[in-house]
Amino acid sequence: MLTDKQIDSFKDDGFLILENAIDQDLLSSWQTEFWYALGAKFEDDQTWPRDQTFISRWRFTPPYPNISTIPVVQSAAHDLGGDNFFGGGGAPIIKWPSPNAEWSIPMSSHIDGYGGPAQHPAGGLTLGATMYLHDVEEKGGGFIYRPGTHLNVHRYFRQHPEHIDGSFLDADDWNHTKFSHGSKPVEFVAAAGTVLLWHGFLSHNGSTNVKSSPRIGIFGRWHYTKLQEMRYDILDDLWKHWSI
Ligand SMILES: O=C(O)CCC(=O)C(=O)O
Ligand SMILES: [Fe+2]
Repeated sequence: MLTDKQIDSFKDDGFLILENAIDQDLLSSWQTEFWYALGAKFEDDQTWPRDQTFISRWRFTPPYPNISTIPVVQSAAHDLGGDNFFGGGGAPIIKWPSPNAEWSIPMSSHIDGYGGPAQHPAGGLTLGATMYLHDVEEKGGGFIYRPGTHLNVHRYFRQHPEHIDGSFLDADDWNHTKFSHGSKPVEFVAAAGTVLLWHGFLSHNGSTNVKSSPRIGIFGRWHYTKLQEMRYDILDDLWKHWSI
């Protein structure tokens, strides 16, 4: 069960960190399965398939085929959205090491669920989850998120309700700073198995990996069960179809 403090901070900041969310045995078997599928070895950089950065339609062996089925994550998502959220997996994203590249925090950011890499139903994304298969240190290709930006996005959609379908991307004056304005980016530096839950409106981005260990990002995304009705029905209250 999430505590009231966790729920309050999620509402204010748009994210929540669940440490050690995945059982060590399950984490090891996910690592083994993933590297077997790549036909490569984590320890041997000569074997890394560096042209493979994204694995579509990925699932681990049941009964835990994706991040949303991990008991701690499933329970947290249920505390947040009850039966109004439908969850699933996302494509793993690999950031292979580029030790000679320049590292800087990305200036741009985006929200998922509007075309692009995530391909989730426009405006119906409620919650995302990110975890790593191996520990990620600073500048190691971490997921970059911007606390509080879910509230900027909500404010924007209150002013431009017709844009919830994703048409904000086509508006003449739109650029990512409308959503990220005033925010400070945070690098998700974490041990393998720590899960970052993020609000579907939270601005975020990937980053370059200048360290020596591959960043294997495992993602999950939830959307509204009654997508057509619920996605527009947030104008007065962002939390209307949540349980919190
Ligand atoms: O790989 C990452 O850390 C971020 C990827 C991302 O934002 C996305 O696929 O939508
Ligand atoms: Fe994204």
